[in-house]
Amino acid sequence: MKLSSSSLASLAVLLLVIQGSPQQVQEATVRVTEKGYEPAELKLRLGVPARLTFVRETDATCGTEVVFPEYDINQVLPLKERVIVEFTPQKSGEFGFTCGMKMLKGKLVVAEN
Ligand SMILES: [Cu+2]
Repeated sequence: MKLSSSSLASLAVLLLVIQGSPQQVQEATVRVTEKGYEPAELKLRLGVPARLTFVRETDATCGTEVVFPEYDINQVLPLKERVIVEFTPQKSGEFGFTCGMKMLKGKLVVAEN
């Protein structure tokens, strides 16, 4: 099969469009304060990469790390630094996240849309 130059040109344009389209990402910011996680509940869409930014604003709690057991994530949260946690929700339902000692509790609510 022989491709005409015009079909090659359309193919090139198509590839550019695919590569140029921004990847869909869902983002949220969670503050760790003296009250715990704010917000403590995050709604996420299934299958869409999630980028969660954690900022620990207090030294008064034990929230020095955040743990997502479902995703095998255990991330240290230095005081007043923005720390990004990324994963893609693979199952719908409710999944907890906690501090290292499970005293602070948050929840992911993953749904299909
Ligand atoms: Cu703790």
